[in-house]
Formats: sequence, structure tokens, C-alpha cells
Amino acid sequence: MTRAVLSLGSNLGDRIAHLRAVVADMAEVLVAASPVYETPPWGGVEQPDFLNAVIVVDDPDTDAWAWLRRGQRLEQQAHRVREQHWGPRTLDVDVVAVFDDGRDVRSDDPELLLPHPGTAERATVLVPWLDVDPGAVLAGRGPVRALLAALPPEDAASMRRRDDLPLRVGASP
Ligand code: PH2
Ligand code: MG
Ligand code: MG
Repeated sequence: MTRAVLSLGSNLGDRIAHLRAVVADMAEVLVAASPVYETPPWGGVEQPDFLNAVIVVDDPDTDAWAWLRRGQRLEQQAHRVREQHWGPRTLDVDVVAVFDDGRDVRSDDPELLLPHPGTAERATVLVPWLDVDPGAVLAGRGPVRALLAALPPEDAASMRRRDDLPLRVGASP
């Protein structure tokens, strides 16, 4: 089986609709969906706040490359235009980590770096990942809980949980 941790982000257009479109597309392989957080942009580009969330998906027939392609197809369906590095986007689907029969999948292909680079420094990924998997471990870096504790406290404190915007409509966040 391959299990993937996907980070979702949107800061253009109908942000929650873009995130929910991913969950709808992945419904049959969805294991868990985190709460949605409203997060100030990191990366130095002045832009609107993001909505961020993490989902866990599992499908024996989908390997790391196929998860990447599936995410890219959803980005295209959200009319994502690749313009500015770290700039605003309708939908970003990042493959954070992939596990094959419980083993970490690593990749140093520049198109598919696994685990996803920068994860250890991003509260916008670590906080919702912990929500869905309190025992999560980032390959080569250690427990997600410890990585989050090592970040400046304001990183997590600046994130606002949006329980009014569940990823799965009709489900509790
Ligand atoms: N993604 C970026 C750039 N900056 N900031 C937040 N808060 N959340 C993101 O998902 C994000 C970002 C590029 O992928
Ligand atoms: Mg991306
Ligand atoms: Mg990203």
C-alpha cells in the first residue's frame, strides 16, 4: 500500500472551495482530513492569507509519482497559473511524505523531492499534520511534534483554526 501526506494551500479565489475539490476528488482514498487553518504568508512575498490543511490518502495502486501527478491535475483544474515563486495560488497540492508498506519513500528527483523540502520549518504543514497523526515522523528529521516545538512559537500562534470551514462538508472538522 502507499500512503501519502498531502499539504493543501490556497490564497486566491474561493479558497475553501479549492481545498474541498481535492477532498471530493480523493474521497475514495481519503484516510484523514485536518482542520483548515488561516495562515499569514511565509516566503517574503506580499500576498493574501492562505487556507492550509493536510490530508492523508491511501491507495495500493498509487505510487509517489502518481500522487504528484494527481495533485498537479487538481492544481490545473483550479486554473492554477505558475507565475511567481512562493507567490499567490488558487491551489497548491504538495506531496509531503509517502510511505510504502510503512517505509518512507525517498526521492531526490528535483521534480519530486521526498520528503517535501522545507516541511520541518513550516508550521503551516506541521500543525495540521499533527492534527491527523499525532505520532507523525518526518523521514530523516524526527517526530513532527519535536520539529514544531523547535520553531518560533509565533509561527503556530499566527495560525487561526477555521472550524467554520470544514474540509468535508457535513463532517466535523
Ligand atoms: N505556500 C507558499 C508560499 N507561502 N504561506 C502560507 N501561509 N501557506 C502556504 O501554503 C504557502 C505560503 C508556496 O507554496
Ligand atoms: Mg507546490
Ligand atoms: Mg507549497
